Amino acid sequence: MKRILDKIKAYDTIIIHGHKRPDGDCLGSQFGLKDILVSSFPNKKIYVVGGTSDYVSYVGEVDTITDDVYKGALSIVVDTATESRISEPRYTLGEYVIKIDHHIPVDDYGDLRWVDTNFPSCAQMITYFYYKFRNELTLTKTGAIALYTGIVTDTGRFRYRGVSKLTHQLAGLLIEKGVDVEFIDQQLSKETLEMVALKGYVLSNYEIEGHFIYIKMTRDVINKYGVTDEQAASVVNALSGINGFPVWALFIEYPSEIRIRLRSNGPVISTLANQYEGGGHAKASGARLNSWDDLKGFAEKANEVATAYIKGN
Ligand SMILES: [Mn+2]
Repeated sequence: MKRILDKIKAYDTIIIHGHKRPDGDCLGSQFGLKDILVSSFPNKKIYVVGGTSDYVSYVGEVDTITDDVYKGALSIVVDTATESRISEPRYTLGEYVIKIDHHIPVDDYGDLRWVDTNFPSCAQMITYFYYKFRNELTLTKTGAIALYTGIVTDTGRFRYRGVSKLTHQLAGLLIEKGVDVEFIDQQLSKETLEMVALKGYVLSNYEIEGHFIYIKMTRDVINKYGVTDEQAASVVNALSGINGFPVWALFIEYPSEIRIRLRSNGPVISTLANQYEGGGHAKASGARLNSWDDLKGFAEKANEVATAYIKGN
């Protein structure tokens, strides 16, 4: 962490990257870090690049920059384990690359890496970074809102394993900076009629392979319910916690691939995700299929993992 701070001090231009189809933790980490750097080093040029998300659009607006901005710049990539998933391929145009992440490492990209899977969110890492160097760094309410958003979204609002005393202490620090807990909860709890209808669809059209339960989110369904891809993918949680189904997933169809959101409340599923060009966390991973033809094989393997877990307990 000290080496990261030294690198930050050494560069005049810093460009903060995340992953494709960014979530609350990704954008929360990006904009939280941006706020720390902007307020601590007002003479530096700090940019956030990559995708956006309507869900957490209140955390900040991404910048559009030209190639020359990368000249002699420091690239920081947050919340991204896989090099090909980095939101902006130009990150390598920077002079030096730092990776800050809490996922199980897939690619060892970057010149300097801070990876710690004990953190339940990347935003908690950024908050911890601020806390550690609070004598030389500044964090405003804007950054605190972004970081708090990252912490609550990646922990399912403080419900998942990995949430610790430190998580709450750092969340408390952010509240001290002015975070309105109720405002953030309202932002994240906004529900549309389309989403309610889509959840109804998921709950009546799931499929089962032994102890594995899943939903196929085809383009037809997404179009019929009039939701964004991000919204469609988020309903994976509708299949969580069903007795007898410790592993569940949502398969979402894209033009050239099927992306999988794989979840578990027992067995480790990241190893299965690794076999399908994915990874992430022990109990929450992403992966991909080339086409629907590969679904059966994947479902059978997921069932093996789920069944082995049930038998072992
Ligand atoms: Mn994350």
